[in-house]
Amino acid sequence: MSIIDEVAQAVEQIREEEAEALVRRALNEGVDPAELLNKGVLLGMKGLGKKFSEGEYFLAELIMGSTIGKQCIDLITPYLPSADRRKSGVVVIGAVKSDIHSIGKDLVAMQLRISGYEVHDMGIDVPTMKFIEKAREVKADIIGQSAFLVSTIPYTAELVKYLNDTGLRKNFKVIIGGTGTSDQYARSIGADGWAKDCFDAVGLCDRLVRRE
Ligand code: B12
Repeated sequence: MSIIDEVAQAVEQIREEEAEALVRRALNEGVDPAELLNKGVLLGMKGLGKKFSEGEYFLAELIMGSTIGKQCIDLITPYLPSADRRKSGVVVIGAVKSDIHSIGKDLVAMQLRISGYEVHDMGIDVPTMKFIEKAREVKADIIGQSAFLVSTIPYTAELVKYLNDTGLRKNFKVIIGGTGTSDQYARSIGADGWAKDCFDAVGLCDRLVRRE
């Protein structure tokens, strides 16, 4: 088993000290940080979510596991490559109202920043109007929303509706992401795009800003 697989397993099995030690060792050994993040930590977190949804883990374990995942992500972050680019565009991003899932959004914000975007991270539990106010204030190119719950995903549609109703739709591209959302759903609500992960999110923003 590769060290990346071991990281995934340690995160999924909530073995805190081991997960962090493995990540440190992998970084010292020169393992590709993006691969370590994607195929190690993030895969482990996916496994964690699966165990939770299947009833094998309870909420306490989900919280512990996601804390370990976040700590591992923090260890890897400084090693991720930073693109030396001119300012690519302005993005306002946040988790929709009543949604406190932040880890994925934080990763998207980070990848966008290292790819040259000016990112305004509004945090979690952001009411729809706050996204719009901020986007107008900073003259954003793109508004990005993260949503995870059946009960919170509809707020992404609310944003598009508000923008349409106020005549502001043409000013901003709207993108969404998070478990439970999909490309198909994004299209159905009239958003401009969806991305499965933080790396695709950068490609998506590049396409939207350059209108490729
Ligand atoms: C970690 C986690 C938590 C943590 C969050 C900690 C934190 N600070 O973020 C805690 C424990 C707090 C939590 C709480 C809850 N959770 Co939770 N959680 C998860 C879990 C296991 C992983 C999410 C995660 O961080 N993944 C790792 C990151 C890196 O990946 P990601 O989030 O998918 O992000 C990537 C992409 O989605 C994309 N992306 C993300 N955002 C955006 C935005 C844009 C604009 C773009 C383009 C792309 C993009 O790029 C990201 C990076 O690559 C998921 C399971 C899952 N499979 O998603 C459940 C899950 C989302 N949670 C779930 C539930 C039910 C809950 C709770 C209701 C549990 C409860 N009973 O209290 C609460 C809800 C609280 C609330 N009001 O929001 C369910 C949702 C079910 C549903 N469809 O409604 C899931 C799917 C678990 C499950 N299978 O049942 N959770």
